Amino acid sequence: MTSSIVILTGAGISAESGISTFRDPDGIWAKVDYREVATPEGFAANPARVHQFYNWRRKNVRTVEPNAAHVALARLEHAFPGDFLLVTQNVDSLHERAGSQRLIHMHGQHDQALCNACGGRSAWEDEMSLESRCPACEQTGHMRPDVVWFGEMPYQMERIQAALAACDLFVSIGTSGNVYPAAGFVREAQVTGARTVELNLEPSAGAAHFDETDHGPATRVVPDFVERLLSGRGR
Ligand code: BJW
Repeated sequence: MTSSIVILTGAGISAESGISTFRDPDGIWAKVDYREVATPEGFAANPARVHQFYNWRRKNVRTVEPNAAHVALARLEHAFPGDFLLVTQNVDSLHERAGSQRLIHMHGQHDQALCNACGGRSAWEDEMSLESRCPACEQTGHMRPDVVWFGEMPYQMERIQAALAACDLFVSIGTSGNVYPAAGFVREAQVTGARTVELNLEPSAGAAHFDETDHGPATRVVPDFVERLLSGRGR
């Protein structure tokens, strides 16, 4: 019987809601150089360009809705009697809008800003620019999107690693398995004997490490998996 679940999600779970993935042929990194917009060095070189990129994405996510996969994970969280943690690499808020609560945004959130001067975080819905003022320290010129760029430490790693060490089921959904440390979670969960499951459109870079895989669109494979698990047919 399963008593503790950790679920990792990536861009693929939000694809059918209309948010682009990163590494698919029509993904974001096919159109934009990640070094320019998703590294601290890119931000230092051209902050206006980075603000423009995230302003566009922040605006775009406001027009989309959670899909059946987000809803199924929220249902699982509320129906499952044991420990549950959802770790998302996504910076959109579709999981919480679907009803998820036990959730970590390991790569940050579009709707938050981080002040490089005081380290304060604040809710942020509007456009961000070099003129934006920090609500905490009231300085201008230091605001950045509260997202984790390449070379930066993802958030809440200690809490995530403790949950991985204690779980007996690890499920990876809609992620290509190209970005560490998230790509290594499957092996961390396996060390303590967890059953590992991949649900993705196609085999990911790490597919061989999983005990089970189901490949197809998230809006089909995730609700199917949740249904099997809650009915006892998926242990
Ligand atoms: C569907 C579907 C459907 C489609 N249904 N599925 C050289 C330079 C710089 C850094 C490094 C370097 N070498 C190594 C590094 C480290 C780096 C790294 O791993 N790089 C790799 C490229 C090798 N990692 C880091 O820098 C991380 N920090 C770090 O390691 O700190 C040190 C540390 C060490 C030990 C412990 C702890 C810390 C930070 C990584 C930050 C990633 N940031 C981004 C941007 C966030 C903000 C933003 O959104 O702009 O995060 S990059 C981007 O990739 C974003 C994503 O969260 C992340 C993962 O992408 P994801 O979700 O997997 O998307 P895709 O597009 O790759 O895959 C989508 C999948 O869905 C595909 O498989 C599709 O098939 C599938 N799919 N439609 C189901 N309908």
